[in-house]
Amino acid sequence: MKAYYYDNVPGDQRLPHDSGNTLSEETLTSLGIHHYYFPDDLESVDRIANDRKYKNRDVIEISPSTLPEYETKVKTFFDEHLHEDEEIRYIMGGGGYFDVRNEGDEWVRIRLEKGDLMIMPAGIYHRFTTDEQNYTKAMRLFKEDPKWTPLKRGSETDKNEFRQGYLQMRDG
Ligand code: KMT
Ligand code: NI
Repeated sequence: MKAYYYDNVPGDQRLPHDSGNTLSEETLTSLGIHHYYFPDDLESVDRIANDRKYKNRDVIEISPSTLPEYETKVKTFFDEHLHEDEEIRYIMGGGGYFDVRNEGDEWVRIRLEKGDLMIMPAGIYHRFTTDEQNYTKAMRLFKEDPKWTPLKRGSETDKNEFRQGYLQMRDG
């Protein structure tokens, strides 16, 4: 895992876009994001899932040969959105980037690779992309009744109760 400010330079979303300014894990925590590293250790993933009462999971392989309409899907994942539930992702192969908005509405890019597990809070604005290798294998964990329809950012999501709840948690 590596976190840094996105450089905002136009160009392929799958490039690193590394501004050179890194962020500490503490700063990520202040945004409500938790990161763990569990290489070859599904037991630890199970423990987190059990502790947080997650009942379901799936594994998605995001690559041109395994995901129909790959290019379209990758563009959709990169639309800024929020979910009304927290999002747990465990990277099982390849790599990818999650971009999240910080307090100043800047993009923070989080590089994840095999063994990285990330918990993102409900209501945080974010987006995802594969990297230049065009391959991410990820486990998606969700509660029994998942509310993770992506809600595209707009005036409606700004008023969303989960967005408001997130801001209260983040900004106290
Ligand atoms: C999301 O919320 O955009 C995703 O879950 C992306 C696919 S999982 C790496
Ligand atoms: Ni999402």
